[in-house]
Amino acid sequence: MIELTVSDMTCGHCAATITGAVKALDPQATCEVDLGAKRVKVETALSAERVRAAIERAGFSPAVEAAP
Ligand SMILES: [Cu+2]
Repeated sequence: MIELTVSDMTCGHCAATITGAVKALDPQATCEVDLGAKRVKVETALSAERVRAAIERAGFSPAVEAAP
């Protein structure tokens, strides 16, 4: 489980964009977005860095908080 803080996501559209960006790289990935806490939990075979970079390319400023 990779955990990221994405301080500039604000709404459901942001959550959908982030989920889509991760699933574009790993269709099996599951994303759990907590807008209130600005946290995203991702279950995926991708590396934390690839997940972080994908979210950044989608226009956000993610920081990896925990990774396996
Ligand atoms: Cu939004």
